[in-house]
Amino acid sequence: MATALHNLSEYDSNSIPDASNMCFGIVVSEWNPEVTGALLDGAVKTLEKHGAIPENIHVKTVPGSFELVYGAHQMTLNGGYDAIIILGSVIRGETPHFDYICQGVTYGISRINATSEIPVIYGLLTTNDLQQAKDRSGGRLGNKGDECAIVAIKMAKF
Ligand code: DLZ
Repeated sequence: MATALHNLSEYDSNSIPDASNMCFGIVVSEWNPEVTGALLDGAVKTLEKHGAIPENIHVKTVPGSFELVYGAHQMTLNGGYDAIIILGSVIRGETPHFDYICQGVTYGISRINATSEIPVIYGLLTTNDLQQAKDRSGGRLGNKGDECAIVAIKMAKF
């Protein structure tokens, strides 16, 4: 979790396995595109920084975060991936919709991880406002996309 003490983009580069032989799927939500575009940018750049070749990074978009579960599930069925990353941004509104979407995605991704052979990495920002999301997608608290890329490489090696 990003806190004032933890920058999402900080890690020990030397401890990350080489990703040059790995294949990654990324499912990204179109909702709050300013945020999810920055998450995607961070994830792709970090995967490539650790050796992943662009042809082995497959990106698919879905309309909103709730659809991330379906997208990730389809990618696990297609096979061929060493790890899958989901990227989304849910921002709290005036109704409980926020809670339902967050719970649905969290439960859905957890379920895929418990039943599929391919690890799915959870890159869902759940914030009270847009500024908090910007802070965590390339702003003052780093980029959750970078963090997800590192986790994906580690889990692919697991
Ligand atoms: C409907 C909705 C709302 C209110 N807010 C968000 C949000 O902040 N972030 C997001 O990714 N998606 C949101 N959505 C869309 C839902 O995720 C979903 O796409 C629709 O409910 C259709 O299934």
